[in-house]
Amino acid sequence: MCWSSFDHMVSLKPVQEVVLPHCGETGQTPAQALTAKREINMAAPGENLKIDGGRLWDSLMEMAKIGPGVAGGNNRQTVTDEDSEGRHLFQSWCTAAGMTMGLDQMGNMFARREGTDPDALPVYVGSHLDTQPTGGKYDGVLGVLGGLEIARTLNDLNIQTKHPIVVTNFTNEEGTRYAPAMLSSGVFAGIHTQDWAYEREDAKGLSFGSELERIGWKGDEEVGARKMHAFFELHIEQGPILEAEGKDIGVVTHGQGLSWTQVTITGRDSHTGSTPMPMRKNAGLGMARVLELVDEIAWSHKPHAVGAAGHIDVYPNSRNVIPGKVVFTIDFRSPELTIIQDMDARLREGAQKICDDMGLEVAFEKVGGFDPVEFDADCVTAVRTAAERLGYTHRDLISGAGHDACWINRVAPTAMVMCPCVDGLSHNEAEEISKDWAVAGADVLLHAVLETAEIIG
Ligand code: HGY
Ligand code: MN
Ligand code: MN
Repeated sequence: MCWSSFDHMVSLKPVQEVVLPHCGETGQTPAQALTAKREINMAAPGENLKIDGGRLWDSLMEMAKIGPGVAGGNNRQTVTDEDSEGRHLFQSWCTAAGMTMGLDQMGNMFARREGTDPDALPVYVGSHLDTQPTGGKYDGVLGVLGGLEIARTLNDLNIQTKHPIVVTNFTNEEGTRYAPAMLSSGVFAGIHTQDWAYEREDAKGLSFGSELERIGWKGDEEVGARKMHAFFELHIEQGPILEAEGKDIGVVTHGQGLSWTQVTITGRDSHTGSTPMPMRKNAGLGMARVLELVDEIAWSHKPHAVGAAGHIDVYPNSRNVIPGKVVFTIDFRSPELTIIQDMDARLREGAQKICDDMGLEVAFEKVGGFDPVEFDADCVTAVRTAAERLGYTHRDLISGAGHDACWINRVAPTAMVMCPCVDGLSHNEAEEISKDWAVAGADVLLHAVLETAEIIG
């Protein structure tokens, strides 16, 4: 990876403030005058190159109006009409910033700001605009709009880079309407086939491919044909560490691994009143005992492993019918693959015994997951030196959540920048960050991207 240094980077004040002395006054050519002006302005390289925090914050609040939740957050689920509306807004902003938009067959959006070398592989920067059903305003969105803010800032300062910069929105990162999470970055990285992704069905039986087509965001580009010089993703931490330690920036060195196992337990529907206890085949009770086991398994690998079930469907879900069937998904995570494998194995063995003892049937299906991720050392260093150069406090971090960067790391040098979030809360409408945290994250993203895209002038 050839990395430019910031040494050649001049720290320009916004162009409108740079008033050049007229040649008549100094007898210099405009270029000499500019160089002289730059020398006067030369602070520590890049020290004062920052994004426009007010504009970033306004854009976040504008996007948050699309697909509002019921408690101040967002419900802008993937390939819904709300998702489409958010895409149109993002596209309009990119067009206004002079960028050209590419769209691939998974609906991934690529807004390109030209570099001086059209043949140089672009530096990609982005995340996702889709949200959980009770999501926050910043999960994913901060990374996409932080990337847009980089383009806007470079336009303001009339700064050119050697490598083009491409701001990216990956479709269906959340995996809530259509499992698995990070579906489209997974197709981009060659993890899933596009056909398999198109066949994913939501709770109403609508396929991902048909819904992507219906909202009009299925592009022509082959997924994954684009090659990247590097990829950076800015994201809220979605955990408590940075806020608790008073750190501005998380330098993400790794991402913990994830395993989603869908469990189906089958008993027998029967009357909750007239069925004697010994005759019951209560799938709901079986699930309850399995969930207790999941908690026990995760605790056995404390402090880092985690486990729970977020998706639970009970059938027939009637107040006076003993559930004859339950379908639920166990989400195990750990920074260590062997621990994830141990947890999965103990789940299957333990759940099988619970169900055998209760006369219930049980089936398991792996519906998502990825191994722990180590991000690219050079990209991680670019993030860390950017935070140091800008004077932001920082610490290395393992990401607890999955991100598109976890898959893109398979096909390009990748790293992440994280900012704190209030009480570490996310996937909750009360998700909150401060404007300062958003700005610090975007400033570091700007410098890390410029470090790899190479400023030409
Ligand atoms: O599941 C995750 O970690 C991410 O929020 N999709
Ligand atoms: Mn996210
Ligand atoms: Mn999320």
